[in-house]
This record gives sequence, C-alpha cells and structure tokens, in this order.
Amino acid sequence: MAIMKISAGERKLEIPGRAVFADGPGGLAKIKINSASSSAEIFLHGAHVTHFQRKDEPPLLFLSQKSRFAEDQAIRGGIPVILPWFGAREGQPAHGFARTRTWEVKEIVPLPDGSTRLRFRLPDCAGAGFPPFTADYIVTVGDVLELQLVVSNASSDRELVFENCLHTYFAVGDISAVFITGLKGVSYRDKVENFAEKTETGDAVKIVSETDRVYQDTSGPVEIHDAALRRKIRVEKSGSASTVVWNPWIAKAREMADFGDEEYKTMVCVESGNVGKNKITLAPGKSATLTVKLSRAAL
Ligand code: TA6
Repeated sequence: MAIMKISAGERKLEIPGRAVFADGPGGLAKIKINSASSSAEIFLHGAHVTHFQRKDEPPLLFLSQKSRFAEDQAIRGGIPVILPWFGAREGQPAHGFARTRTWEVKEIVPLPDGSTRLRFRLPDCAGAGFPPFTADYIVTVGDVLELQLVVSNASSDRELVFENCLHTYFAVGDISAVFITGLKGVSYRDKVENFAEKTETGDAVKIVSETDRVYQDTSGPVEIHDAALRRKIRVEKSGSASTVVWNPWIAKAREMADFGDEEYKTMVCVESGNVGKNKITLAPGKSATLTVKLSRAAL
C-alpha cells in the first residue's frame, strides 16, 4: 500500500474532499486534488503532475497508457520535473534525478478563490558533481495550472550550474490538426539533425515528422492550437529562456517501450526551462525561480 509510506506529518496536510493521498500504480503514492473548477493528480515520485482537467473539458495533459510506474523509472507523460541536467549526461540517467526521486509534501493550502496550492521539496539534492542545493516545487490547481520550481544554491563557496525544465506532455485531439505559435524568429538546436543550429522562419510550427527542437533565448508565451479539440492551450512562463518542442513521431514511438505506437498522434511536448546555452549559474546562497502557467481557451 503506497500511502502507508506517507509520513504522519504529510498525512496531517490532507484536506478531505480537496486534497487526499491515494494509492497509485506500482506502489507509488499520489495526491488527488479537487478544486472548485478543476481536478489534478500528483505523484510524490518526481512531484509528477500526471493529470489536470477543468470541469466538463478533456484533460489538458497526456499520460501514456504504457507508462511505467516504478521507483527507479520516470513516468511517461504529464509534467516530468527535469533537474539538475537536461538530456544526456555521461554515466547518469537522462534528464536528471529529480523525476525519479520521492519528493516530500511540505504544504497543502486551500486558497480563497477555490484553488489549491501544494508545495513539494526534493530531499538531499547533491551528488553527481553538484554542490548542495534545495529544490521546492509549488503547484497551484485552479482555473489554470500554475507551477513554480525554486532552486537555491545551499553551498557557501561553490557556484551551482544547472539546467531545469518542466517537460510538459499536452493532450491534443489530432497532431495533424495542431500548430504552435510564439516561436517565429527564434533560433533553435535541431536534435533530429545532430543539434544543427536553425531559426524558426514560419508563423507557426507544424508537426509532420519526428520533432525535437530546443528553442533558445526565448521567454515569450507559446500557444498550441488544437482544431480537433477546438481549444488553444497557452503556455506562459517566467524565469525561463528555453522552450523545447518534442514529438517522437512513428519510428521513435515504436522504439519506446513505455509509449504506445499510435500515441504520437495525441500528444505534443511544449517544455519550459533553461537548457543548453541557457543553463543557469547561481552564486552561493542565490535562488532561481522557473514559473509556468497553463491555461486554455476555446478556439
Ligand atoms: O525534451 C525532448 C527530449 O529531450 C527528447 O530528446 C526525448 O528524449 C524526450 O526528451 C524524452 O526523454 P526521456 O528520457 O523521457 O525518454
């Protein structure tokens, strides 16, 4: 029973009918949140938001039917918290260790507007060559989903150089009827072509093949236009200079054991963070906050 592992202190934070612990698959504990206008689910494993849905609307986030749920595995879908490195790292798992650690629940606060704010802390952040740091993650579930990742350099004498990213998987009705705006004129590294440096020339990004782009020096909002679900998802952010757009398409989808062969048709990742040349350098005692706000409007 996953929730048996929840500490007494954490159990006291529960708000009946609003934020309660529950057993998730694979022996992983989660919190089920019901706010006035929306519901969400967050696993303590990786402080991973796997579900956000406004009442009477389809879910905003994609979660693979084939996702693994295990202590040492990342969940495929939702919002993986990528920290303190993005992508590959010699001798280390891809995308950092934060997404496969169990975070502690520090606060659950019912807000007057009917939304619910939760704060998570990543225990013992050090190792892999990084100086000691702290990471707090604040998730506010309401009309919109707001996420804040606060990283502080806890060292007294060493700089902390790190990457972070909220690697959001959005649910879409039909990828062939989706386009993404807000990236025109922005330069990017194309991972599909060996990180070739390019510039976005089009008014909108269309996904017609494997797409894996790291847009750099961009802090503006991005919108995902989804004709099939007749909605527009807006990704607003602060404290972030990189936006990553990813869809594995056919071949990669087949290669991934924790992703369905056809699932590339109903998801797109639009990720907000600081990666590659936008990585962050924090002096001792300093902090950096990455904030992302996810909202949607009818098309
Ligand atoms: O954010 C895009 C990306 O870096 C892709 O290159 C792809 O690898 C994806 O992340 C998923 O990575 P994962 O380690 O979760 O399989």
